[in-house]
Amino acid sequence: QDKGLDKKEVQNVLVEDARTGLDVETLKKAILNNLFYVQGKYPEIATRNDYYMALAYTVRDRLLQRWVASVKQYLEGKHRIVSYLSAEYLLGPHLGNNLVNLGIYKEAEQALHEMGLNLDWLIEKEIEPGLGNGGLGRLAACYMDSLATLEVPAIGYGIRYQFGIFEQDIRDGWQVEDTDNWLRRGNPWEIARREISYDIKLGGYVQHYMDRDGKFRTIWTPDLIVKGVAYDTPIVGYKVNTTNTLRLWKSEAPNSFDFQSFNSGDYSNAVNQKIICENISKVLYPNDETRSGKVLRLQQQYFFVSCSLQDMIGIHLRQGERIEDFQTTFAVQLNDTHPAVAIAEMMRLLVDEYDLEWVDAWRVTTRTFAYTNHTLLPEALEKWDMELFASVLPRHLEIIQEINRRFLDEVTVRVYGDQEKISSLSIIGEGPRRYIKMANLACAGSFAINGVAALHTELLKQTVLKDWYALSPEKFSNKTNGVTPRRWMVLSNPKLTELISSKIGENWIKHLDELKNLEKFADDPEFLQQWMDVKLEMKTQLAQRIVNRTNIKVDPESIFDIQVKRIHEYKRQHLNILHVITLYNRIKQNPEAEIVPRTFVFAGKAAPGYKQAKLIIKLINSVGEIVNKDPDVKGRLKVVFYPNYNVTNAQKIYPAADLSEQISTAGKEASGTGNMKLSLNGALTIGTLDGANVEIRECVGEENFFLFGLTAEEVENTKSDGYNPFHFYENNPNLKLALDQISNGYFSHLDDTIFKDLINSLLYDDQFMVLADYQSYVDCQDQVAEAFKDKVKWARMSILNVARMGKFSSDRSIREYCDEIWKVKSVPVTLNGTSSK
Ligand code: GLS
Repeated sequence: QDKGLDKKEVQNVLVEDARTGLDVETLKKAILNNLFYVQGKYPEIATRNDYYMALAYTVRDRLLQRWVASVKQYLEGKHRIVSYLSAEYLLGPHLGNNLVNLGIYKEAEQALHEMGLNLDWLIEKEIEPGLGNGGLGRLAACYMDSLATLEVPAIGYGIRYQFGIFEQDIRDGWQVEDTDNWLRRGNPWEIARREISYDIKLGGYVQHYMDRDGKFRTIWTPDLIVKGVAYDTPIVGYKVNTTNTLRLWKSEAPNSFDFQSFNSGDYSNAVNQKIICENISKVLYPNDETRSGKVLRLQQQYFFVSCSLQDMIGIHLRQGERIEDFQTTFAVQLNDTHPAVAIAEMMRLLVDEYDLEWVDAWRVTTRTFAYTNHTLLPEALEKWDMELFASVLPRHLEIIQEINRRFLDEVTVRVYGDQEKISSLSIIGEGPRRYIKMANLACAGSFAINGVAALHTELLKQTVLKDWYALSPEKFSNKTNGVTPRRWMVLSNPKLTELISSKIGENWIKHLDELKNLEKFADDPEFLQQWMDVKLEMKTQLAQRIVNRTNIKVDPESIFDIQVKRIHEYKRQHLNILHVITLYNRIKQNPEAEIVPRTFVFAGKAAPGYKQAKLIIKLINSVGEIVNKDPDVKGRLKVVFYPNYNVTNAQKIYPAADLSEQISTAGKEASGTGNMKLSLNGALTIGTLDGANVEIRECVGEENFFLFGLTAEEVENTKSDGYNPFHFYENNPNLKLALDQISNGYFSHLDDTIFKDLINSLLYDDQFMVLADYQSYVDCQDQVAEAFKDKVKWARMSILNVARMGKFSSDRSIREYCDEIWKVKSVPVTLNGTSSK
């Protein structure tokens, strides 16, 4: 029919359709189209990776349409934008997640099926961007998903590391690290915005002078300038049009050749500069909860923060706003202290570059930033040696000193000269060497400070930030972490998702509280059976992966007892292994003893420089080697170390868990988020009263939670009373036996030296109270085994557990941040007249 469109318009409509249509036929055409015109291949010669790329570009087209609509809509009105500054984003693979959020997973599956392809194969081709270490980086990724899903205008800023978190391999039981070359096959999910770039100064010296108008001026002459180039990744919300931006900065040389050097024949010097500049975004520091104190790390932090602030100021000014009103356009969240140098950089930009008076600049700054603390561990609180800091950021040192001077002036009166309080609040630490306390800089420059679980926030107020709390209690609040149910249920556990939706509809995916409607099915025999069937199927699939990857055969009917997270002494993987040894000894002492079969699955990376953590990995593998093949065990116990724990592997492991190990020393785990994901996937938790475990237990009910161990308060009291771990060793024969076996080489081919450091640290120091909690843990594990014997009762507990996990959606966390800290509202994005799929 002639609808009166001219030729050009008709063409537009057709182009639009091919690149935006969501139906199976259009998707098929688009995939083939991209195979031709992006990959330059035709079906007969296309590889699986070619098809992955063709599908990825097909999905990307659909994202771009929503992205453009979002940007347009944000710029047309005046909306406050959330800016999330994070040195880490542990995104996980994009393809599956984007299909879920666009609501076209089934359609894509069908389209590929009709083309003789399989979606799972293509999904497995994607190399995940591992731009984070663990919980902190993954939280940032969940928050990006929730911000978009809640239709909140937001930009995530970070670093486009060329090499992300290392790949872990296990050789002879030891961790071996390999570089993560995640970009080796290209990255279809990002768009390089070469036109968006900023110059970043580093090092050099500062001069002050008075200009003709009598105004003090500052000139910072750097010894290096690097260029930050924007790489954007669209982040689409679940079944909404809102598509926000994750903008990651790549460092480059301002011009890749120093022609002067080149012309004079110094080729290596010319290339040198390029290398130095590119180094800044080259690699992610693989430390979780430890600081590294290296120059390059400070350069990374400053680099991404400065690019991001310059970018935000540009956006703000282009809207015709005054620089003094910056905080009306952006609410900037500091994800831990890694980006805290932003406070000094904001002051520098406002005072040195935009000519604001100090007090005006400080007003803008302190209305802009909010700070989230993610840990109480003292070794994670960032401190920079002042000389090192000055060598990288000479101007910022002056600014920090000025911030501190004014701040301490004010504080002195408030605390009535109390020297101890003044030095605890000071941003600059005194000692043989002076240093800068980044947490104090963050507190001084922010209007809000939050912890990440109720207990963590309370402990912050009582310990590390005590004096800050006394000074400004109104700044403090708690924002308990959450996880996105889109990636961690819909994508990773489609069978459970379908079962749940068959009973209560699909609303829970966006309103996780609605899971509570499952409670009424907890006694329905058919539902219980279906619930058990799904779990068994997930366990069978994981068993297959385990045998493929490690050659260890495990029994899907056994308890899948799972501890997956970074390896850290405070997380106490070694407590878990002491339990394994204890069960093993029971069998050896009485081969006929009744033992409920268990598969212990461990996974997690150790920081390459963290010796004890690497030793724990070796111990797990050594114990596994003996236990797994001892004929007396008769396969009733299996110990698996699943290598290279990352988002991809986590998605396969969580759905198969029966028991979730959350056994950190109370008071040490700020929140934990693996605890939430495992529980949401139907695992019951064995845990201490630590981090968000406390709130999980409150929600799921104490009868559905296996609690053991000292409380945070008891830990502190035990320590101040003079804790003697050796006493526990001497007085507990089972514990003594297990530790003796480790020391005397029972698990290490009679080598009695390997685990010496680990054992000595447990016997004579035991900072993390492993020995003090041992018996309580073993007793609690016995209750777990007893409970698991009644499969139906266990399934009932599992259902109730899931039904009561609604609070732990990152949507809830983000809503709290929006309402209580950022004061931002949602801005629904319309496309073809509607705002959602
Ligand atoms: C961490 C904490 O250790 C975790 O408990 C917390 O869940 C996470 C996100 O808030 O942040 N802090 C850190 O430095 N790494 C983490 O994973």
